Amino acid sequence: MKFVDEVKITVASGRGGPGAVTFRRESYAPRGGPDGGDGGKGGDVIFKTSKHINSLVDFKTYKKYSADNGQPGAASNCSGHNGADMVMIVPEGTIIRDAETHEVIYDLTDLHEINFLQGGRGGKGNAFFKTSVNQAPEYAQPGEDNTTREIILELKLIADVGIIGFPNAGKSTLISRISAAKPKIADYPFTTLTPNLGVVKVGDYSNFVVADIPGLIKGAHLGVGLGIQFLKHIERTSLFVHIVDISGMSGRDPVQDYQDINFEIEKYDEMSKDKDGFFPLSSREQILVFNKIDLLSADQIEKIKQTFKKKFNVTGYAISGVTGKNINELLQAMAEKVIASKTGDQEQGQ
Ligand SMILES: Nc1nc2c(ncn2[C@@H]2O[C@H](COP(=O)(O)OP(=O)(O)OP(=O)(O)O)[C@@H](O)[C@H]2O)c(=O)[nH]1
Ligand SMILES: [Mg+2]
Repeated sequence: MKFVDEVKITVASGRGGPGAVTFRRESYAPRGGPDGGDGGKGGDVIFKTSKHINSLVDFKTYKKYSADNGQPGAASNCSGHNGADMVMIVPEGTIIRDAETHEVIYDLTDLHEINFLQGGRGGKGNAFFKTSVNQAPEYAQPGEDNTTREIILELKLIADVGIIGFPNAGKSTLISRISAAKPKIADYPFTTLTPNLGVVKVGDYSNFVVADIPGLIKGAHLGVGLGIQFLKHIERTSLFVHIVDISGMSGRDPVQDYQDINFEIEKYDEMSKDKDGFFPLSSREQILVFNKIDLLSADQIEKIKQTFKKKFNVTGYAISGVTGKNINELLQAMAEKVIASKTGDQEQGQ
């Protein structure tokens, strides 16, 4: 399955500034020669890739991105300022397509910077056109026109965080709270039948992608429930958020659920250990989340935390996906771990 993030936008370079038609006017030279300066160059549209962004969500607010026009030339042979470039920072792996033909113009997987549209050249001022036969040209060149292009930016999303847990644990509720994803949420198991991806924004710079996959149950590796095949969608995520419903509402035992999910993950590893690039899911870092705390008293929550600490030596975030309680703390922890794992990747790559 392929998740694609896509935006259609228009980009425009800047027009060149016109050259000026002016003549020197000094008290001793009332009919001075031409001194009109050249217009400035229009700004370019440049694409640069960054490792720190992994979605196109930032391009969904505006439809058009324009570089500045060059400034007109002025008297005394002053050139106009060049227009500022429009620098588009996009995730690595972004593909730029023509909006009409869908033809790939650039693939920014290996390219890290391209000058996509050149700004128009500035026009020459009248000083440039002075010749022996025409000492006082009354004309200057207009600035060169700009270029506009409608394009599609496309990015294959790769999840950074996978949400795992039993059916009904509240995985889809969580992703709908922290991202713009709007999966179906319902009070019965196996509501989610295909993975959902959501882009989470924390602060200005850290976007990351979270995947909500169908729930697992005991025996999933034997095909019980929907099976474990959806785990393949989170094989490349560095972090799991493991959600446990601790409300006891549906007669579930949180300790048993937690163990069952981890057991199924180990089974998945056993079954896939001969595959190329095998990297066991059971070795991935997990953030444990105790969900549905709105249905429990503080004492009950504390007791469950203690049990997990004693039995597995793990601590977790106690949250409510419905009321939003403690979700900010959880998000912060997710963002920090995702950033740390990406920095780790970069260092390994050097
Ligand atoms: N009281 C309460 N209910 C919750 C909370 N989080 C989720 N729920 C409810 O639990 C039910 C299941 O939530 P989902 O988000 O669909 O659970 P899921 O883990 O995605 O379930 P599957 O897609 O079936 O695997 C829904 O009725 C939710 O409203 C919570 O924090 N508190
Ligand atoms: Mg769901």
